[in-house]
Amino acid sequence: MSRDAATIRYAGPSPLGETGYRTGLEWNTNSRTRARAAEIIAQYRADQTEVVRDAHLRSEWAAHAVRSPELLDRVQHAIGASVAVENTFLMIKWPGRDFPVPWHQDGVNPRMQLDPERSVAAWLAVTDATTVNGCLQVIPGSHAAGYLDYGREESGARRGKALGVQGMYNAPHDRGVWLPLNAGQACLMDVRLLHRSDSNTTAGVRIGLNIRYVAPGAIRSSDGHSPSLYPLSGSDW
Ligand SMILES: O=C(O)CCC(=O)C(=O)O
Repeated sequence: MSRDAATIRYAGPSPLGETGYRTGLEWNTNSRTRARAAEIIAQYRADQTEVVRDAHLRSEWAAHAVRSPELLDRVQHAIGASVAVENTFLMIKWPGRDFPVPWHQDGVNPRMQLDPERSVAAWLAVTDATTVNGCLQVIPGSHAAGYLDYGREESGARRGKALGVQGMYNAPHDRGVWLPLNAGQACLMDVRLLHRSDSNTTAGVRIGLNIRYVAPGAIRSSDGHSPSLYPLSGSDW
């Protein structure tokens, strides 16, 4: 799949500065987050659920997480005072399962494109995330080239086929930077920033909450797709 004629490339600077990301933010305390992780593991262990969509609509803890003060403050600083959640999902990497996420950009898919000046992605560590259990790897400054061509990965994975940037295989990149985080920490990414994660090779579980935040007017949708937004602040919704 490639960008069609109507697709905007959006090459240029980032509201998150030269690197296109910020890391080490706090969304909750370490001890509370560890307790939450234990509950999530107990809830999904039997089915080995890997992706839980719309986590903020399903569980109270995630509805709180998307509005955690430090995170929301940083998001507002980047995209303005009016902020809504466009999408969340919980990603659980169980021990021993093949679950790599290929190089991709969060702000573009077949149904919509996000304006990078009016949107930002967040990744919240619910367990510790390390280089061996599947923390994110990002390519600093990669947002500046704008949206790249993408396609569905070739995979029979139960979780479905992820969208990956064409020609970028799921392997560490020589310009890649790992973003290990402790449970309760988070990072923010430009929605064009190239990032990926490996499978979890440890005996423990790795859990992350993915969030896309938008400001009014951020979404260009195709095929009549109209995402339902979850406003957090401001009155323009
Ligand atoms: O949780 C992960 O390992 C990566 C998730 C991610 O980047 C995504 O699916 O957009």
